[in-house]
Amino acid sequence: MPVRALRSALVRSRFLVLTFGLALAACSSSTSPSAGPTITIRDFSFSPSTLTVRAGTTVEWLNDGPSSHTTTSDAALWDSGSLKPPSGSGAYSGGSGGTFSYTFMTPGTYTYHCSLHPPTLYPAFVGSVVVTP
Ligand SMILES: [Cu+2]
Repeated sequence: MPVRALRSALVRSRFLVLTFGLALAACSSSTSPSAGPTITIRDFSFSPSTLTVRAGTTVEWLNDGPSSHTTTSDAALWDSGSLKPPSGSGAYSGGSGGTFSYTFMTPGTYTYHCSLHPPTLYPAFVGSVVVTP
C-alpha cells in the first residue's frame, strides 16, 4: 500500500471518529433531561406571571424575595408549603431561597397563588402556567 493512500485512509478514519463523536455529543444533549424554567417569587410577584411550557416540563419556583412565600395551585394540585427567602433576608439566614418543582403532564391553564399572601389581600400576586401539547 502506497504511503500516501495509507495516510489519507488514516485522515479519513480520524474524520469518521470525530464526526461520530460529535453525533454522540448531539445525541446525549438531546436525550438528557434539560433544566426546566424557573419562576421567581418576590414581594409580591411571580415572574414571569404567565409561563407557557410544553407538556412534560418541570417548572421550578424560587423564592428570591425578603419574605416567605408559597406556590399553591388554585385547584389544589400542588402546594409548596412555606419557601424560605434567600440568605440575608427577613428572619432567615444561611442559604439560598427555597425552591419547589412541579411537572406539568397535561395541557391546560394552571393558576396559582401564595397561601401566605392570598389574592384577597394581594390581587396582583397570582400566576399561571399554560401547558401546551
Ligand atoms: Cu407570599
